[in-house]
This record gives sequence, C-alpha cells and structure tokens, in this order.
Amino acid sequence: MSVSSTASTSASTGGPDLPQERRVVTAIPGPKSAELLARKQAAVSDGIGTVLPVFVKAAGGGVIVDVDDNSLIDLGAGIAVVNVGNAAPSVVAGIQEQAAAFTHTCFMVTPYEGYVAVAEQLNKLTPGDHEKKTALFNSGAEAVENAVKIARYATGRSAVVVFEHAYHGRTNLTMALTAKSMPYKYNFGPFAGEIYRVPLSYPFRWPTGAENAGSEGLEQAISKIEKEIGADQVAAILIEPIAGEGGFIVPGEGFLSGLAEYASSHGIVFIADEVQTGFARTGDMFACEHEGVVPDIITTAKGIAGGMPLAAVTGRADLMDAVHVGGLGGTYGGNPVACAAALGAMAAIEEHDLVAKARRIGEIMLPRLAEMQSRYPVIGDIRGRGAMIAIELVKPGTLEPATEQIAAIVKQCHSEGVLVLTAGTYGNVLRFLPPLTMPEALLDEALTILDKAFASAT
Ligand code: PLZ
Repeated sequence: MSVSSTASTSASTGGPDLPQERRVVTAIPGPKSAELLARKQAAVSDGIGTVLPVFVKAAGGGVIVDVDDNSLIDLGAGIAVVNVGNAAPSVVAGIQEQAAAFTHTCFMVTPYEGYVAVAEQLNKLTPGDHEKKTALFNSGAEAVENAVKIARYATGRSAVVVFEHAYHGRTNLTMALTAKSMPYKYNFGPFAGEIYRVPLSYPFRWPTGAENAGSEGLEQAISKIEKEIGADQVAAILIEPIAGEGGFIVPGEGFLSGLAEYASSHGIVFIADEVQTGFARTGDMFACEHEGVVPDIITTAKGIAGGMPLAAVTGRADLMDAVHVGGLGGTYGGNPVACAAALGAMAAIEEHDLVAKARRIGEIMLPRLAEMQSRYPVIGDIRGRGAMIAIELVKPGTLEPATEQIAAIVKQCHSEGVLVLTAGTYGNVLRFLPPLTMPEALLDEALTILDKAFASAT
C-alpha cells in the first residue's frame, strides 16, 4: 500500500474540482467497499461482474474516489463514457435544470426541444455534408439494433455483414453481431439469423505481415461476401472503425475506406458503430474521419451524454426516413434529462477542445509505452489513436496470449490506485481510455505505476 504525498481530503462531490491526486489509504478494496461488496453479492445477480470492487463516492477530472477515501487514477472513463470528465459542470447543470422542469413525457407522446437539439447537433457533427437525420435510444446495443432495422427496411434485404473480433452489444440481435462467445454469448442462444461474419484486418496478427493487413483483409472480406452471401443480398456492412472490446484493433489502412466504397457501389448500407470510438475519443470527433470515411449510418452512445444513458442512430436522411411513421421508438429513447446532459457534453467537447486533448494523451502515452516495450518483450503490440490506446501482451517472440502476466499487471495497478481495463478476443489486451480531462501529471504517474507493474510481473 502506498500513500500519496498530498494530505487526504474527504470528497463528497465530484467533478473537476476534486483533488487531482492518486491516494491509497487502505487495501484495495478497503473495509467499507468490502462491506458493500458483501451486500452486492447477496443482492445482485452473479451474472453482473465487477472489474474492481471499490465502491465509488465521487469522481471527476482524472480520478475516482471510493468510500474508503482512496483516490484512483481513472484509465477507464466508465468504458469510454465520461470523455468530458465525470460530473462535468456543463453536464451537471443541464441535468439539474432539466430534471427540475420535467423528467419524462415520452418523445413519441409529447415532444420537447432537447431531443431535437441533440439530433441537430449529431446531424452537424457526424462525418459528411449530406442531409442527415437522427433517432435517439437508450444504449449502444439499442442503437445498433435500430441501425440494422433501418438498413433492412430501406434496402429490402436481410443479410448483415459483421467482422471477427466485433462487439456490438448484449441483446439478442447484437449478441449475434458480436464475435466473442465467453462471456457475451455463451449459453444465451439461439441467436438471430442472417448475420455473416467475415475476417477483420488485424495488423499485429496478419499472417503475411502488418503492412498487408489492409489490402489483403479487404480482399478476403469482399471475397467472402461475394461467394458466401451475394452482394445484392446484403442490407448492411456493420463495423467498428477501431474494434473496441475486441482489443482496440486498428484495421490496416484502406480496409475501412475500401469497405465503404464496396458498400456504396453495391447499394449496401455502410454502418459505422462509433459507440466506443465516438465523441473525441480517438483524437477526431469520430474515428471514421481519420481515413475520411463517410458512413451511411453511424451509431453512437457512451461519450454522447457524459454518463447519462443515451444513444443515437444518425444517417442519410433518405435511409432514416424510409421507415413508416411509428416504426421506430421506445418509451425512454431520448429522455429529456439525458438530452440535456448530451447538450452539456457536446458543449464541453467544443469549449475545452477535447479533440486536441485526446491527441495530446496519445502523444504522451505512445512514446512512453514504446520505451517500455523495449524493456518488456511481453509487450507485443502498441496500438490505438488519441485517448484510445492499448497494448497486446504475448509470450515474447510469439503471438501466444500472455494471460498470466496481464492478470498480475492489472492486479498490481489496481492495488496501487490505477484503474485499468482489459479487452481482446484472447483476453490479453490492456486498454487505456482516460477521461479527456485527465491532468497530464496524473497520466504520467499512472504510466510510472504501470511500468512498475510490468517490472514485477515479467
Ligand atoms: N458497440 C462498439 O463498445 C459497448 C460493453 C461493456 P451498450 N461496449 C462496452 C459490457 O461488457 O457490456 C458497445 C461498444 C460498441 C455497442 C456497444 C453496446 O453498448 O451501451 O453497452 O449497449
């Protein structure tokens, strides 16, 4: 257990004014968290797992403070959600004002301006200058499901092409779209039909070398579509511009743009799932912008509303309007409080230039990790963009997952007050998703702790 130099303060409210320090004053988890964990185990379904069982009392800037008064450096942002920082002032103000006015009407019953304002913003901020429209939902999975519904309706076709290593959610249709069995799909079938999986360009693991992953990956994916489905049967090609849960796999250059071109020349709807990559995370407002790709439909959630549950489908107006009136919706979709939070979050991204902050985070992290790679051969690959960075751990000189080492490293980071997450089809990827409001000194300290964890684990 280590204790920071700064005196411990008892935080009751979060936000950016929370002392920005790492502070470990008890074992992790501490006694109060342990007590709550026992209650959780008695009351909450075992199906709901926990990465790090410290119970939170406040969070903001780059830290999470637990009920035992430990202050952890947050390299997860609630899985890429609080990009603007936890309890961001503009988000909190929006929520408070809206909640005091009204909390719900159901937009399909009696509409309100906030929903329309969010739609206008998304139509403006997402890639492409064409006419766009938006529909709002509650979760990423729900957005993806609706994007597929819209694409099928508009094309009159049923096949949906997805990729190896993909993650799109946990509902029945999105489980079918997701690649990995354990823990997402195992024993939960039968799954929805007309879903076809094709290879993903995965440079680190590409048999003929990373430099060929873009072009050869594209060739393989298209060949599979042509031979096994038939292009004119395909309603949509659905892809994460950077595969998130799959391990922050950045496809080789030309893969994404090639697929988008192929889709467009065959009347296939190209859907970019930017649920994890969106809202400044990758150093662009949306990850598709990096290669100048303009999707027909884009799904967003997570970073959209600073932590409130909200999701969106934004796309070409002709597609979004193809569905009959009343064909899309849901009781809570575009809840007014969530919409107010989203307007606050989008304002914060612009006001604090969080796109540039995300780039800066990448510029700090990548060279530090590269230097570590020269000392720790267990680091097989470093990848990602902006503030969406990961390292893949392998037995040195092989592609075999280094699963024991990753567990030891994560454990040590957690006990030293640095919250890190894992990912990857093989469970061997350490991923970093700091809030974009992370102070540089804290990021630096987190990397030093990580370095120490590698030293003792490898
Ligand atoms: N699409 C690209 O990353 C959610 C999953 C956490 P929901 N990723 C985090 C977990 O283990 O459940 C995600 C995503 C992409 C869709 C989703 C689904 O978003 O808001 O979790 O439904």
